[in-house]
Amino acid sequence: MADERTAHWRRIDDRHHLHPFTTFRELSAKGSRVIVRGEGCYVFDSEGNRLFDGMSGLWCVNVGYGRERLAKAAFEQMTRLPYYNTFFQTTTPPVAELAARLAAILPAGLGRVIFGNSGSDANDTAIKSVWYYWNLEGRPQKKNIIARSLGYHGVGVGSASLTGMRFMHEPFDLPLARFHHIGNPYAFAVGEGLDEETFGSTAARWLEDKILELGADTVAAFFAEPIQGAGGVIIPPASYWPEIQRICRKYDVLLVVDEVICGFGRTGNWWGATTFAIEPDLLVMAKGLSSGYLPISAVALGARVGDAIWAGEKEFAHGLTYAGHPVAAAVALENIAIMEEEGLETRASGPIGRHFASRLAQLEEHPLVGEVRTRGLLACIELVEDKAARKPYPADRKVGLTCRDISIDNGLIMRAIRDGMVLAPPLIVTEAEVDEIVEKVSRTLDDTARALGR
Ligand code: PXG
Repeated sequence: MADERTAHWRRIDDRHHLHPFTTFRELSAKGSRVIVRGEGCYVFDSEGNRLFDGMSGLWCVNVGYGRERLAKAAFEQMTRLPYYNTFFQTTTPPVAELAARLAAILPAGLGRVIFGNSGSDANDTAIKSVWYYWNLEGRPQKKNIIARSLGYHGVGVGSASLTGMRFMHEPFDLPLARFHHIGNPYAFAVGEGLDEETFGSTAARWLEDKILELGADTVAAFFAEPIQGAGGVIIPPASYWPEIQRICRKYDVLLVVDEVICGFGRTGNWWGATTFAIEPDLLVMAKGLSSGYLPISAVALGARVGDAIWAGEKEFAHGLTYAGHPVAAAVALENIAIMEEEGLETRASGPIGRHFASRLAQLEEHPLVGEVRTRGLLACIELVEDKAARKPYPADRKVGLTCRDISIDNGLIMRAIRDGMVLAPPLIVTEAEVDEIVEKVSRTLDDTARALGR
């Protein structure tokens, strides 16, 4: 029996709150878990359970919970100036300073930013910037946008059209016209028979095929995450990105990297683009920009698109009330300062990242595990019915969800994506905490195997 407060919160939540991505009747029968507090890598629920947050909230609390410096930065800015806008030729100090700070840490050439409030609106801003750019260039026919299956770019009408997930399209009559999808470099699922590197360049050439099919003079941009996150931590072979870059250059297609998950140290550098030596024309960020402490996002523009938009004679008729929110900007600045002081931007590519990879790799021995993929502090453990054949369970057995629930009961929050168990712990995770994760995953795999009657 839940205590009285918990029962109360569950009741009002059930009655009045429609959650994201939820089957409401199912949640209603179970009741929400109520999270009340966070500290370091842990969150606590209203019933007193202490859970290791293996997902950093939703891939965002990179500096961990309970950072008083971020609370103080918000308090100070809120007391001084809680809000002013950046329309009508005004700015505020934290916003101007954050733009310059980002320009200093962004990949070379990305020198201007447009602020927003979420990854979804930032992707919509990127789409509109790309279309606006080709109109400015006098090439209005260049409007098609190519993205990938299992790419996740958000839920706006444009950003959901970029997203490559059928279950997010069909109920909403999406994608819009002009949005096209190609296959992704998911070697574990579709790369059978080819060695990794051959598969990587083959998958990249699907972009070339699509550009040629649509006509290069109609294609505006290619949008992709350096590593696909919500699609299942799909890490491309080394041959993939150089080939994508070559194809974009050859056909004059703008390259937009969505760094909403990969940015801010997740792959071991400030940017996934650095990890994979990508030179994007535009770069989209959110989540780790404030470590999730407040909503803020941004689109960074390289010289080509940024200078053209800057020099446009007409007004750039786009912007959000809270774009460049001074409190969110102050928190983002302090978050970047913390990351630099503690070396968090590269921590995932150092000893802790290696420890994470090597400890998790040991789980490949487990009879339920088909593959373990890691890069930086991102991982996916693929559960399979038949290890030798890498054959997944039928989707209706919901093995991933079973494993996720068992994991939470064991004190570890993992995210199930199909039957891939995903981890993206805070970048402050210690070696002892990695060992704790692995111990809990290991126990969870045994319990899951038992629940499946194996
Ligand atoms: N791009 C990427 C790469 C993302 O991962 C977005 C854009 C959209 O951001 P907003 O702030 O609008 O949510 C995301 C968000 C999941 C999950 O199920 C992942 C995200 C959001 C919600 C759930 O893993 N990523």
